[in-house]
Amino acid sequence: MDYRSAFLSPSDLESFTAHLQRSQRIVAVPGAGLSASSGLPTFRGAGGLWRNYNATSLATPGAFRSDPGLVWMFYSYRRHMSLNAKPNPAHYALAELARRKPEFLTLSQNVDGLSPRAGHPADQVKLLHGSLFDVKCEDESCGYIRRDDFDDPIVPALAIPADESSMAEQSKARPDQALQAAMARKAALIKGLDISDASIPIPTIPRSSLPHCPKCKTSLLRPGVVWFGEMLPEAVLSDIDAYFDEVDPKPQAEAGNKGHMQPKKVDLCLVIGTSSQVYPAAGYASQARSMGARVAVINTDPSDARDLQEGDWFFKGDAADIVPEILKSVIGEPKASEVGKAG
Ligand code: BJW
Repeated sequence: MDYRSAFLSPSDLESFTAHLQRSQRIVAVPGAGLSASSGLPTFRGAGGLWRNYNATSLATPGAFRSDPGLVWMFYSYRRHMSLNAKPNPAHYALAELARRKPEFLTLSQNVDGLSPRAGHPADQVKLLHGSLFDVKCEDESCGYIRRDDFDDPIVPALAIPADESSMAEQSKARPDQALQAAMARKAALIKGLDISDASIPIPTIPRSSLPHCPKCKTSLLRPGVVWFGEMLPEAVLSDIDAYFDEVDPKPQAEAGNKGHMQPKKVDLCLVIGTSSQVYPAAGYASQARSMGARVAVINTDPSDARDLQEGDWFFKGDAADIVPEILKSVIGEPKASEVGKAG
């Protein structure tokens, strides 16, 4: 379906474009929908990662304490899928907007590493919920953390069971061609089994086979993501506070108002592919609005465009189509290498 022709009304696009071109301080709050076209499932709703598990059975410190093998298997699967996914045109478009607008800041809920891999300038994307590729000691007092660990699997016991049936099927189709068979095997291994489907049995992994902390040598390593009930990374929160608190002394000095420094106005907030249910991320659009921002929501599901107000824009459709299209007047056309989506 071509969402562009179906849902981008010319008048909305025109008014949005005019506002975007005037905007300097722009905040984006993307969620899992940004990466959906890269083939990564969202969390909630049909086809969501949590369809067979209660979210709190996987994404809390308590879940890790009670079944670290299950939780690690879930994250090993997510690391594997993310490593084999590619950034889509929306990731590239946001990265380009960051290069064109130095005061544009992305507050990403995503842990999949696709924005960094799209070349999004690191100081202009704050990873609210950490990264699948950071691992840290479960014992906070130990303090060990290792960033950018892309090993897949991180330990042999966490290899994703391969989808043997699809491997057999694909190699049967071209039995005479060794190369085809090898490629089919690789594709099946990359695919792996969908372990978020409860009908797929998950092997029980003994604690001794899970990754251990190389510093304290007693505790387990855990994924460096933010679970429910945990604080967001302190440095990330303080960078965001600093952004929202930044003052522009010039206009106030001009107005003879030196004593009362007001924070700089925010011009625009882009809420992209998120159900806006998880805080504090879900609160940033209101915060930006309270500082003068107009809000644009990009989502396939209108019911997830919460708290829309007069003067906001809602662009219904796939972020991978919509985001590059609505930013085009500032970022230009995407490069040929940036246009693919997952099949
Ligand atoms: C598309 C699309 C396409 C699909 N194109 N769109 C205030 C009020 C109430 C509660 C709280 C509060 N403040 C804090 C809390 C507690 C809690 C919370 O928010 N609970 C709520 C559930 C009510 N928050 C926390 O605990 C946070 N910590 C904290 O605040 O610390 C201080 C504190 C602690 C305790 C008490 C009080 C204060 C931490 C939150 C950590 C969230 N972690 C997770 C897991 C990360 C690791 C992992 O990835 O496994 O983060 S939960 C999960 O949800 C993940 C996501 O980042 C997050 C948001 O999900 P997202 O991205 O919105 O995905 P979906 O699936 O929900 O939505 C996808 C959307 O895309 C949908 O709208 C689709 O329609 C759309 N879509 N395809 C465009 N192609």
